[in-house]
Amino acid sequence: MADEWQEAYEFAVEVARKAGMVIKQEIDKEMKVLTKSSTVDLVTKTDERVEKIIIGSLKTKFGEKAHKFIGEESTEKGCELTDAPTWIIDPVDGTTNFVHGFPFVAVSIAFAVKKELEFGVVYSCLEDKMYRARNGKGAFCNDEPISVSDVKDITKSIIISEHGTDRTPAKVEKIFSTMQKILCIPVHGLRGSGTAATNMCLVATGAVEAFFEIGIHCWDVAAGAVIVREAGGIVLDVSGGPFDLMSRRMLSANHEDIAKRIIKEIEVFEVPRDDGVKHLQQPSSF
Ligand code: LIP
Repeated sequence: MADEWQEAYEFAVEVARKAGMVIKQEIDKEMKVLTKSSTVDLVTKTDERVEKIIIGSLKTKFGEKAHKFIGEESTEKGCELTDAPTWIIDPVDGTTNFVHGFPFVAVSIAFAVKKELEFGVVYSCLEDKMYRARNGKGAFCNDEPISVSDVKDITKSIIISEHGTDRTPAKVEKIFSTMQKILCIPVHGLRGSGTAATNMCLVATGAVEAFFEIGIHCWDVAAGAVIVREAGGIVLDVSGGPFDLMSRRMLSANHEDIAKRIIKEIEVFEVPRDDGVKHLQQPSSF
């Protein structure tokens, strides 16, 4: 049977690379910075321009109506993931980094069919690292196979957590209290690149053992979820339940031992879902 999504997978890599070239051209130029959900949730004309290039290329290739699109900069309010073939796009993941010239900015493109993630592409464009993965076909960085770390002892791990763009004191307190508890397990270190997609690729390459965050969006993590899983890792809800792409909560890890130990320390707080549906607690898989 013809593999109907292989062409889309290969095309997504081409489009991600083209989008990354635009980011690289623009990062050193003067730019107008606007804000979204808070004074520190930044957006630039490049975010919007790159998303238009990506979606325009995909519509030209696959038709205006055949596929659906969920893009960070074209999603006003809640977004719904349907059974239709759907592209889930973050044109500039790490916008704050982009504005400041901090060298971690990624293009993240994922593709879902019947609500199942089929493939993901993350182009860390300033590093020129093209991460990609397709269900059942492995994960790669610049066409070299990648796999998660084999460390199971959390005291020998590096963990990534991000503080996000919400500055509500009660949430910030939970975020840093969680970080403090994890740091003092102890772990070897806490890190964060400032882009969820890149953080997940760092889990997939074994550079770190886990990355978790509450407050990310579906477009930040959809592609990285496929890449982590195909690299041999796991992607869960921060409570240990099944990963829910629209929940804005995610824990990716190399192994369940690491995931279980982190889950014990996470102080969970509520955030509105991407699809606007009330968060239903799922049973933990541990
Ligand atoms: C970013 C995420 C990151 C989060 C930042 C921001 P953006 O996405 O990738 O994990 O901590 O607050 O949301 O907004 O740069 O596309």
